[in-house]
Amino acid sequence: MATLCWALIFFYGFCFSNLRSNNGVVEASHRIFPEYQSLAAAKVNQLQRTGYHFQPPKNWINDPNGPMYYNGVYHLFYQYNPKGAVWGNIVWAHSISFDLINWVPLEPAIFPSEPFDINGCWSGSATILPGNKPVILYTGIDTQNRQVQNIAVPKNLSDPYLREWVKPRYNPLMAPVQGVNASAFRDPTTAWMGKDGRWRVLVGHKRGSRGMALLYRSRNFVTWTKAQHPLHSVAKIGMWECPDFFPVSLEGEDGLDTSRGGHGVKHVFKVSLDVTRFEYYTVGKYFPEKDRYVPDNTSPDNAMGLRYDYGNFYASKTFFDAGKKRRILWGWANESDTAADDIAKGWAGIQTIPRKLWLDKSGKQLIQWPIQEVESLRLNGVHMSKVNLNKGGIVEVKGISVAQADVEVTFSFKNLDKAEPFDPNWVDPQQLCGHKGATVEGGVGPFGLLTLASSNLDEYTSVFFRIFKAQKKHVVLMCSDQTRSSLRTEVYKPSFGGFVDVDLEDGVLSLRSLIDHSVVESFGAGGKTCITSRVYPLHAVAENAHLYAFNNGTEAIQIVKLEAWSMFRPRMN
Ligand code: DQQ
Repeated sequence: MATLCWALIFFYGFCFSNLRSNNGVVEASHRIFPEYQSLAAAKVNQLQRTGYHFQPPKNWINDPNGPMYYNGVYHLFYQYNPKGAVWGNIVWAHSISFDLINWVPLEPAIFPSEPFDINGCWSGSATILPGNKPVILYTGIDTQNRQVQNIAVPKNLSDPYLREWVKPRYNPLMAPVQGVNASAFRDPTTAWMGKDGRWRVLVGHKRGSRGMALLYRSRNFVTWTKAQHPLHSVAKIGMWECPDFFPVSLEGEDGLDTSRGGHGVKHVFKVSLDVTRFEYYTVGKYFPEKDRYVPDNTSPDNAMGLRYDYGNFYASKTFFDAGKKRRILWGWANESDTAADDIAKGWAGIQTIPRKLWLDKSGKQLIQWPIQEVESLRLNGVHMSKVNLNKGGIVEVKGISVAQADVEVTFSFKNLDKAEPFDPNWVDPQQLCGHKGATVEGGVGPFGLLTLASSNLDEYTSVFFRIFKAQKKHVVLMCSDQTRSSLRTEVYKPSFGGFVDVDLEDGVLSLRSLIDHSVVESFGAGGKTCITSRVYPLHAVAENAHLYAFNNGTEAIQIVKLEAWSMFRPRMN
């Protein structure tokens, strides 16, 4: 068979061995994509490629799919075009890792092969069933171009990497019937089991312009019945893609299995908004008897809601890492240059650094922090402390490779008397960041970092805070400003922003930025507000990139402590 495959690859460019067993399953055809096999040899422009973010050697990637931890191995599947650097021909690419940092690419796990997915294998999630049996639920685009939900199971559970996946004949599990719009029915979640022994799963949907998370129930994971009511829905918000629903503990940072409920637990519900291409989440209460979810009144349940990330971050998905008892978040950061650039580069899209996520002590929001394993990539480091930055002050961080770096800094200020007044009409932080950039003088702030900066400062991506005085409290704004990130005019250069709900009593604010050539992933106030920017400097590249800390506010700021490390390039292929 192997010889025949190689002969086929030689003559036709692919091998398609459609093996079928007679035990009721259709085996996922073992299609070898020659492009995928020859990735190492690909000649692509490496200038803006990331060094330690997850990225295959070439081609388009989008949503992280079905991440899971199984028998000591982390699996990452993701939407992948084996044939080019734009969206299309989507398969589930598959990589495995022992530390979420170094990755081994495998052949695609799921790809179009059957009537129920012949036109596409779109996003979905993994669930580990009793008996330690992983399964994947994913959206297939069927022969009639309808979105349907399918199941795939490992062909051989004794393969430690679960390389091959098979698609049972009883697919699809869920079809768009009973008035469900067949082009707005996708992205099944990880399933959870209720006390009644029934499995539940959500599917993203819209009815008219009402975003919905349809609920399906099953006793055997084969026959699924649509519940009369969605778990949750919101009017006038458009299609809900990639819903995610999981429990968080009221105490501590440990994650919980998706089926956990009961005392001491709250739930998080996240959706990706197809219309605006950003996500929001609410923290709330799940009523299992009624299968209803009610967001807390501290979580706005609309497009102005809390976001995991206020920048370039979409189609995210969490999973429970049973090995380290934590919940981990993956998100996709698209390019923000042009499609023509992507084709020229030969690649598009990265996954952000996996983040551990847990409920803040206030119970009102989540905290996110890069998984601890990323620190194993830190090479030589530099350290600064007690550096004063008066108005207009700027200090360079030297001695490391700042184009691929991890920077942690704590700023302090003596008092907040000089804070600018806050106008209550400023409800959109991104708009506010657009008005009040890093060069616009303030009272307390702007202060922060100029990352990927050129030596004459005609290019930089600034990540900074600005503190305002509102009627009853102070308001902290965090911005990741791409407007001056590149001299190139044709790339998308917004100034992203989010408010930071932080206690300023200690007079300090911290910032961590993971800088990686074309990405700056930042965590404000210990992970309360996160912003990812994709940037494409012309000059501030590789050894020509610089890193500075700055203050453009009238209140003097001190760098209490700054630590920065060059980052090692882990194994990706
Ligand atoms: N991407 C997938 C869909 C999903 C969208 C297709 C979100 O399943 O809704 O590649 O980015």
